[in-house]
Amino acid sequence: MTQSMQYEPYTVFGPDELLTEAADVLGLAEHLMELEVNGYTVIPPEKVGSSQFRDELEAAVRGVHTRLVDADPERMKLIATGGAGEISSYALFDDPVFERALMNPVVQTLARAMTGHACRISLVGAAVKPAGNASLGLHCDSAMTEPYPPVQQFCNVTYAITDYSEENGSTIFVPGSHKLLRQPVGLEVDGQFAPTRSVAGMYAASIAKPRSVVAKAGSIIAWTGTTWHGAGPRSAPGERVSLLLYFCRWYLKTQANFRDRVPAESLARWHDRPRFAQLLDMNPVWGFTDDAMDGPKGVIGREVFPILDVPKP
Ligand SMILES: O=C(O)CCC(=O)C(=O)O
Ligand SMILES: [Fe+2]
Repeated sequence: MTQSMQYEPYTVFGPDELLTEAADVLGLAEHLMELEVNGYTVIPPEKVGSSQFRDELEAAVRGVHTRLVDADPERMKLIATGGAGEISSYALFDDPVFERALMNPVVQTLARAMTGHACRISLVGAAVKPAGNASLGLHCDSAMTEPYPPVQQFCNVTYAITDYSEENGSTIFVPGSHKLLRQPVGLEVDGQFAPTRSVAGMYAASIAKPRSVVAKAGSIIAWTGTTWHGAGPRSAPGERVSLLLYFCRWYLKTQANFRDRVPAESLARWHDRPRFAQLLDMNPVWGFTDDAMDGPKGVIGREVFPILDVPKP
């Protein structure tokens, strides 16, 4: 343990030096501000990575999707009835380009600003949403008992690999809804907020209208775990392609069990970048070790690693 080592603090009060530096270098300061104000933001392709990287991502997501559809077409159709498209939730190890997408300093800055430097990857979803796909009602992604704490516990960083627009079945957001710290209920799920308002008349919260997000192919759309969002059906021909990265704070249980599935080659590729293993929760802080007071394990699990030592893809 060196003097310069830093640990994820329990007290969260805003961007620290590491986040501020990364945001300045990557042009993300305004986007971190939008996350605070609106609960979501769109990072344009030129800030995300090269067009070659976008092409590789699309090929990889389509590759995973085709393989799964060929293996079990009915299962993928069933998944699509959920409204978010035909998703594979174990894509991370299917192609090394997904690892680069996860370690992209732009993704890391956004995720760490919302869910802390030691946040874990909970789910990696490779999604293809065909025309006519079911719509997805408003909800927020936080998976814990309400009332939600005002400090974010979950966040979503999604690569919009193809163009997002209303006709293309894009994600729909309710600006400012992240401050309500609860799931939408009743008619709110359909974006009807007037009945909520009438409950308390002039004293009720005025909830903003849901908005379809517009994003160019290669963008990132990021939102907090308490931001109300859904998705419209795709009316245009073709498919919406995306890669969703869902993060949670270091002490929460992830949706996917990456730790027991990570291939040795993946860990070897990122051997010099220990943040990768931390993202996969390779050293869980509450580690079920025989020695419940295994100090080093807890400490490694909460170490703050650099952001800008990984190049933009
Ligand atoms: O498909 C979408 O646009 C949104 C999916 C969603 O709700 C999510 O990724 O959390
Ligand atoms: Fe969601």
